[in-house]
Amino acid sequence: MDERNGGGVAGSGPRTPDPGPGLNIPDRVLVVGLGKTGVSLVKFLAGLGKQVTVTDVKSKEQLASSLAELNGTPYVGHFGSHSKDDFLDHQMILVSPGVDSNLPLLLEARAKGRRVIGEIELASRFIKEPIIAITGTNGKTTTTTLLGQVFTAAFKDVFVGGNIGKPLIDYVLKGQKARFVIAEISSFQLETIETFRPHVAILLNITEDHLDRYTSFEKYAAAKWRLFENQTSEDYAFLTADLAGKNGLKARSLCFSTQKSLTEGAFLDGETLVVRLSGQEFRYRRDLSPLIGIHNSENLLAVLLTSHIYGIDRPVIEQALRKFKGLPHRMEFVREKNGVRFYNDSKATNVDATRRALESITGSVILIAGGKDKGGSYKVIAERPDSIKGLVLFGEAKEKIEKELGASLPTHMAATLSEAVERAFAIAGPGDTILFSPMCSSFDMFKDYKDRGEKFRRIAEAL
Ligand code: UMA
Repeated sequence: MDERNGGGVAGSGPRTPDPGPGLNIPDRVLVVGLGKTGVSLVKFLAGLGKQVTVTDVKSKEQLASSLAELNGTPYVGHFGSHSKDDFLDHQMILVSPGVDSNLPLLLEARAKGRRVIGEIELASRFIKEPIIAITGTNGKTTTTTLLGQVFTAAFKDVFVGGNIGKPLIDYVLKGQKARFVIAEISSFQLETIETFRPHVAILLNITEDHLDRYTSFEKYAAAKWRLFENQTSEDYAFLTADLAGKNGLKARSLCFSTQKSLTEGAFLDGETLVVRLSGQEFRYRRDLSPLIGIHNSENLLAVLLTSHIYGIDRPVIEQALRKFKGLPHRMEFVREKNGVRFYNDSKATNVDATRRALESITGSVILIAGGKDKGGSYKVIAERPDSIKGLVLFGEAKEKIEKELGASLPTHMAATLSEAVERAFAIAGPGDTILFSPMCSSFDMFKDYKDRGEKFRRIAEAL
């Protein structure tokens, strides 16, 4: 379907017209995908005076909210499917992160000399301020948010965006001028970078995820490591000590660890978070932060390290740590009923996130899990069977999970989330925890993990 949106003044606010050397944006460009990223890309490119065509496999009706946001912006829309003509008719193609860079049409376009880049690459060409980028399988959003709060308290003008839900190009589109740009970056976004070079790059961890998109774990990990590829000796690379030494990094690299002490870097020493930098030592009580679990200790160490590199004062850091109570849908306490505590961890869309959630709970757990399978193995959950009193499964992946864990854990099947919660509550006794930590993505039955988490919260509250 050819949808022509005309007239009006495209985009909003002042724009920086200079993308730096090496990026000539042609007069006609193709944007693939019309979610949040696509909407911002269309606005930005149209604002530069480019003729923008946008294509999405969804129908015009399904894209109604995105289209409404583009009122007044000139573009041509091709919806319902992608066409080869679009991909070959344009010299530059801008892809949304949800679009697999191995999509056959993109492979063909690349083979025929078309330039394919993502929104992060485009945005970073226009951003002159230091970028602090955070990636990792789990903990990205928590770390990015907390870092954003510490930096905002210290420097005031800070932009926080990226995979966290606000496209990086919005910063350029709005003509914002911040002291720092803090960006959560996903492996999907790293697939289509060319020159993206964060001044500080943080890699929190890499465990199995997104194996429905990548043909192997190695390919997924390789995408994550691209965060460092354009850094130079003027930049910083911070990574968990478990991954140190695996790749030749050009940036100054420092580690954080919850397992061992370090002469330089950040580590957990009993109940104390310690930062050691150039002969100085800074110590913070772990319980300053209400975030529980060893995984959050890692996130806190990464935040402390980055904050001290920029010389942020200790009271500012301490206050931000104390204030940040965590994000919704990540080990979020819902309620207690008859001595049973309910936690909503709907954001746990991979097995490692659930493993970490389980580790942070003392006492017996009834785990509710299931959803859309992403191709990995669930077996690691059976490694600590003593703490799991029951496993209640629902959703598309329930049979696969049952096959892998059913022999080791007392497993129950449920047709709906409501039934799963009722089942779990029937099994639980005083002192137990009901943990909703699905290990899967939500797209089999819900709009997204937030929708799923909210439904869980409502069901648990109504019990
Ligand atoms: N589409 C196509 N063709 C395709 C594939 C998708 O047309 O082959 C279309 C879809 O029909 C849809 C649109 O592309 O209409 C969606 O694009 P998108 O999935 O890139 O979604 P956005 O709304 O642009 O959101 C993206 C990120 N989504 C993904 O990476 C899947 C958001 O991260 C991010 O917040 C946003 O850009 C702003 O940067 C979400 C996410 O789930 C939170 N990220 C994954 C994760 O954290 O695990 C990586």
